[in-house]
Amino acid sequence: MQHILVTGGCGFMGSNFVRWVVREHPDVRVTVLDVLTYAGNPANLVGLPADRVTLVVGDICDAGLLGRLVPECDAVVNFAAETHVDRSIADPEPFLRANVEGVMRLLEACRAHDVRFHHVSTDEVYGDLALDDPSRLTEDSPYRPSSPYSSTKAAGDMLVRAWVHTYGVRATISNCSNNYGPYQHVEKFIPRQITNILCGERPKLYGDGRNVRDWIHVDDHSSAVWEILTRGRIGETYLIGADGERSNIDVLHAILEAMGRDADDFDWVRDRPGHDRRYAIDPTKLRRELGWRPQHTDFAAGLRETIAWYENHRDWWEPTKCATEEKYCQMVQEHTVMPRKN
Ligand code: NAD
Ligand code: TDX
Repeated sequence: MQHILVTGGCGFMGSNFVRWVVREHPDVRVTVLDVLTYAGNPANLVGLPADRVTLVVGDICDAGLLGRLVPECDAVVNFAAETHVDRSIADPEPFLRANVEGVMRLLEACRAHDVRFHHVSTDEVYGDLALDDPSRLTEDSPYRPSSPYSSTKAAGDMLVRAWVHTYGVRATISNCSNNYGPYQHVEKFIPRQITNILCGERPKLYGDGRNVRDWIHVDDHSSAVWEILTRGRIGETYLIGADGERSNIDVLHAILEAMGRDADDFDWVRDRPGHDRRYAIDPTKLRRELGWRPQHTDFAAGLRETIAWYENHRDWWEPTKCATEEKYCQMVQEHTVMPRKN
């Protein structure tokens, strides 16, 4: 791998991946293709060497553009997507375009030029597990997506499988659990609560707060994607997770404690419609086959570093904070504050 095309490289995970590659693999050049939706920010790439990272502003649905960019690189790593579940509930249409049509266009370009493709997907395609279910998701779990977001991601995954099977495209898929770390948009759970506190607003917890997410540091996601890209078996799916199951209320309490607030200094708000109860990843295949291990296994330490990053980068998130909170007010699950439970 000397030159890779990273789509969605101005978003949270894509930009962290570009930074990780630049740091860990000095011989690799990166072209970022990003259409710069509300979630894409060129500032996420600031400070990276111009001779190794080039930003092209454009759409993964633009076949002509892909026809020029794809043959110039050794591999495409697709992070580009519409990614926020709440937005998908309020307005599903953009999700169809980016997460389904976009994947098809990328597959067609990789097929035409015989270029290696890695598709970044989510654990949400497998639907949720019950809180008392002892099992975790594996590569063999059935697809059971439940939100407009996860159903479009599932459709994208199916296209990748079909293009491998039918046309012999050299592709792999990874399905990861919830990432946290720097450069995550303030609409997502952890940054929303941290920045609410920094703005003097109370954090907002959906439903009963017992929903469980399986947290992984974004640098561990980057290292896993690199292993799959360079050593994974073509046609295979790998689940990425770091044994990080935590309830939302536990994560919120950890944030409040780390930021010196009382444990009950937050609002319970109306639940997300169709809110998935629990995700949990069994990463055995990735560990056994590729020997991958997460490095950031201390969640409290990772959370403190993430809080410090948001404290020290107000200029990065403040310009989008008000619009994000206004968007929450307009969305389906508008955040009515519920009677206190704590
Ligand atoms: P993000 O919303 O922060 O970034 C998405 C990026 O894609 C943005 O820069 C946006 O401008 C770009 N984009 C959107 N549509 C595009 C298009 N048509 N053409 C070109 N660029 C486009 O997302 P993220 O959290 O970094 O997620 C990246 C990928 O990882 C997504 O595929 C998501 O489904 C997957 N994923 C995310 C998580 C998580 O916890 N955030 C977990 C598992 C999987
Ligand atoms: O204000 C909030 N309060 C709250 O209780 C927000 C924004 C979220 N939540 C809850 C909902 C979820 O149970 O926190 C949990 C995490 O919410 P999100 O950050 O919206 O993430 P999630 O819905 O789990 O989806 C994320 O992980 C999988 C990413 O956004 C997806 O892109 C990824 O595929």
